[in-house]
Amino acid sequence: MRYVRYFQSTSLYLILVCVISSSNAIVLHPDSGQPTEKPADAVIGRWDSNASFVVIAPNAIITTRHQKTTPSSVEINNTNYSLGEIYTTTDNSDIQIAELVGANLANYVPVYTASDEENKQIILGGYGRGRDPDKDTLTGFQGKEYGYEWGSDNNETLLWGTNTIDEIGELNGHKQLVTDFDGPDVSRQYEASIADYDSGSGWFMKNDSGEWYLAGLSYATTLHYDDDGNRLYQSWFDSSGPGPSTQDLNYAHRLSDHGDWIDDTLETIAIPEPATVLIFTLGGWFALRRRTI
Ligand SMILES: [Ca+2]
Ligand SMILES: [Ca+2]
Repeated sequence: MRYVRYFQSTSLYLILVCVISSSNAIVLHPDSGQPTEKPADAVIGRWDSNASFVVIAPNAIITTRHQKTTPSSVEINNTNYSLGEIYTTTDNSDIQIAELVGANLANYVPVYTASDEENKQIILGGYGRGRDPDKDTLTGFQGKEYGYEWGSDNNETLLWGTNTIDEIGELNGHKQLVTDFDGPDVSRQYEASIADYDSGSGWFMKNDSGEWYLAGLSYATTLHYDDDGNRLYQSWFDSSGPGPSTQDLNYAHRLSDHGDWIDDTLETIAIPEPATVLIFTLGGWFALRRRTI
């Protein structure tokens, strides 16, 4: 039944890049602090001024396409890298891989390829809008807290939070990892939601050996409007009612569905060093010689 609800509610979900603007990042319950167990900050970058991306190889990044910007360079830890060739899927998915010309980055995270994401803990990292530090928590019926206003300035801040994959869903024809924004709780200290300009930011999981993998790219979150139909830039976490009562849902493109395309694309991007090519060539020649002797 929940799948049906998602499908019918498509128009109520915000695709996370609508206009060029700026912001801080990821909506968290705590005023300060973020999880310490996470991938290196340098695996997330800023795509132009309206999206995020993840580094998946020493010279390659992955992000969404719907932000529709194609910058000449992108930013990782305040350093700019020139964009080379951009690769898209043949089935018109909302994902793209871009080569970083001449880059040899030490920090990158491979893509998760198994299909057992459901119920797994994730870490989210991105440069999208965060909570407005000058606004109080939103309160409704009998003062009950239910949400946060988004900030409107500063898109230079990377933030990390946590959540759990509740289910595998679908939105606008794209397979999705789905999380809800649960209320504050000691067991979920850094429960997080996503916001504008988090498009292309990463949802990471650890495998049994403790290695990080990229499972999803942030795509959409729940939209809110006031009674006059004006857009509210808010994240809601309380669904107990009465009064404002919705638990926002977050969606990320499920990358395990694109594993083969990602592998093929990274193979295309990876150009062997000239010395390596030479060794292979000579090795092949000697092998041939040995066989013919
Ligand atoms: Ca949750
Ligand atoms: Ca929940």
